[in-house]
Amino acid sequence: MSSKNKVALITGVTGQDGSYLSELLLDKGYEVHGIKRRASQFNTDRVDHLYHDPHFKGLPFYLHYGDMTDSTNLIRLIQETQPDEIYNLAAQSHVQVSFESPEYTADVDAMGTLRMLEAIRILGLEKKTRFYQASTSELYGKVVETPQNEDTPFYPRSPYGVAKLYAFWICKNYREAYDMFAVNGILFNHESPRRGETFVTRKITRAAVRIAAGLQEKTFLGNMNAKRDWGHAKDYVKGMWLMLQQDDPEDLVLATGETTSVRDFCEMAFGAAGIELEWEGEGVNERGIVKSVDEDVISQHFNNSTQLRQGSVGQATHSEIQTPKTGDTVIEVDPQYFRPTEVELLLGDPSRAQEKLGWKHEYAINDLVEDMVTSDFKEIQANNE
Ligand code: NDP
Ligand code: GDR
Repeated sequence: MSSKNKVALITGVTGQDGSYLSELLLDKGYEVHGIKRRASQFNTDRVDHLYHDPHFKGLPFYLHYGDMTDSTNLIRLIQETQPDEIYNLAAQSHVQVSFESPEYTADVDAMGTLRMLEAIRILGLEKKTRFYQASTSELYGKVVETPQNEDTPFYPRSPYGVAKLYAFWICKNYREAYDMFAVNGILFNHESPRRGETFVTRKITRAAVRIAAGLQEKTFLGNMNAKRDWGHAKDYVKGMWLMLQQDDPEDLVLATGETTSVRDFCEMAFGAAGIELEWEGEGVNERGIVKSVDEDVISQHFNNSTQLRQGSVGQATHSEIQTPKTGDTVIEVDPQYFRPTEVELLLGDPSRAQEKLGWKHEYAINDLVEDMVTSDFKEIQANNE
């Protein structure tokens, strides 16, 4: 069947990946259905353009209310939409939050996956509907070996990781038990301008930009030594789609094959925002200090920099917060962001995906940082207009 006639159902459509995947599938001619949660305020910012932008008018993009904790709702939506492909992206996806809400995380991330798979079976769609499970490098957890590949043993280190481990195995079990086309994409961290603001990369790029603009004095971070294999979400959603187009279902790793510490990511992001950093102290006393400020870089990011950087901007005024100067402390460590058990090092080996899918990341980490910083500058500007 050509992509043109296919129907996809995406859980987690309002999230970072759901929004990029929707764009990709619409571009390929799919009819796309997404499940959104009821919230007290609009939570569809990332996909609103698919509805409202006149260029997209008429796109076959539909949103349905639903929740991963509600089996009857999931069964009904799958029955109504009769999808050829399901992308199960919905999750309580924040690792630190999973320590605060472990039971809810298990309900959504583990049981939610079971509910989706069982719904397919109850409806007799095992042979029609292909299933993609958003699996994660958090399964590797404690470092056993690097780079991590499809054969590396799992050792999750958070309630989130453990819930996703259940989801991984139930997906594999349903594949083997019921001959379903169900695959786990074991994806390493992927970021973008649409990344949620409490994940570390976006927290850093937003802070760098706001500090450069004089809107914020400093930011507080946790483990500066953690290392992640960071790619761009746009590349990763292509890999998800490719995994469902294969002749045989196979669990595959998507990663860049490069790892970067939180500290180095800070240097890159602040650098892209015109602030050169140096470091003082260690552990909880570590601080990121301004070594120099490149006003030209900051100005280049703003069309109307003078206007923006004078007087009132958002809720802050220049009399309250100054633009950074050499010697200012802009990053401090706050132990509240330390995790009870941490994943220190992730570095993926994507060679099997490269061989089987022909997939390779296009964005290097520098491109990713540049994209995020540029977008955060634009966001400040837009909010100021
Ligand atoms: P986001 O946190 O940006 O998006 C999560 C989505 O799940 C949102 O649409 C959210 O809805 C939805 N959701 C949360 N709880 C429920 C629920 N109870 N019922 C229905 N929907 C719910 O995550 P990402 O886009 O970054 O990640 C997508 C998936 O991939 C997740 O499963 C994540 O765990 C996994 N993953 C992500 C990686 C990454 O680096 N980004 C790496 C590996 C795996 P709402 O908008 O209302 O909050
Ligand atoms: P992660 O992403 O836990 O890898 O999960 P996150 O960006 O939250 O943390 C990455 C690393 O940075 C350290 N860190 C901080 N993290 C946050 N959030 N805030 C801080 O202030 C901070 N300071 C340091 C963390 O300790 C950690 O080591 C993401 C999610 O998208 C998951 O859903 C996904 O499965 C994995 O990536 C792969």
